Amino acid sequence: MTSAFSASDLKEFLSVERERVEDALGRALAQLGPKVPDQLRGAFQHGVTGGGKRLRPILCVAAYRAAGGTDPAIYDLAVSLELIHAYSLMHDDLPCMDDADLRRGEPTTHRVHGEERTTVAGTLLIPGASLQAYRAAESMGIPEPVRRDLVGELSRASGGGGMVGGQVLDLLGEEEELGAPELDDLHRRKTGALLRASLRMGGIAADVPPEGLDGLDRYGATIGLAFQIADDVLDATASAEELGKNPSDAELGKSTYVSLFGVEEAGRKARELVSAGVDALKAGGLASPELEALARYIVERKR
Ligand code: GRG
Repeated sequence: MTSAFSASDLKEFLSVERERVEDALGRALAQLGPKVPDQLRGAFQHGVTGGGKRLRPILCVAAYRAAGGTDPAIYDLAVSLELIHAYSLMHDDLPCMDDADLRRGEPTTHRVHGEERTTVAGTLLIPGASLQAYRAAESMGIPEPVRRDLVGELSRASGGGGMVGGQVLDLLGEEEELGAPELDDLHRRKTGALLRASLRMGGIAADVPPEGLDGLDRYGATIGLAFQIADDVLDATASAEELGKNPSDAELGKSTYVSLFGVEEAGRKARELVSAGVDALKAGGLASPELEALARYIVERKR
């Protein structure tokens, strides 16, 4: 796949976009913060501002621009996705789930602020994210029915048919050998649904025509799976220092794309999915150098 973005363009693009996302997250926390009890503020802050690639909001903004959107307030809408992502990581690291000590190279939220506060602060982020999406869409002048669609996209992707449902399948599937169709289904929900919603929400906010939304949807679904395959390859091949967390798939006996196909074949599949995603985008009439570069980054990233 060729792209109009060089490696240094991509680095610069990601750094500029991350800064804008961090600013919007700061605004979101300031709005949601006054209603948060003082004892929870530390855990709330730690979970949301603890770094990360900020990929979901960056994809949402890129989709919005690809569909012709120009309002800078899109960042305030896009961070609703990051609030859901932040809560999912806070809860996923808890002792009753992955029991992780390290995330993004730092101690996990419950290791610093305790399990109770992390559980409650994470839970607060769920309605907080919906409110954030609704208010941001309102401030962008997006009509009421479309505002409801946007919150619906976020809720559906986070719920039983999406991220939470995928997490349940993951917990039930530990120590079981899953085949490729079961693994695809699990990851389409657990990781893919929120990534896909990132693209859809960007498109919907820009009032993209149906064929454009279909292109964003198919791009989102394919890069969502490619993202997970890349994650499995990194878990099998990178050190804890490189990853910023302890690799855990082999230790937990999890079925992964690497345990099913091996590192080489898994990598090839991820690259194939990326090309298919970019083709889908073009078929929907949305050639976007930013989204092409992001698709490439998703499989070439080092953490
Ligand atoms: C109560 C069953 C139940 C579920 C609660 C915990 C939870 C909800 C969901 C977990 C979902 C989960 C952990 C999905 C994994 C997503 C993933 C691949 C995370 C890593 O994403 P990156 O690489 O992280 O974008 P950064 O650090 O860059 O933000």
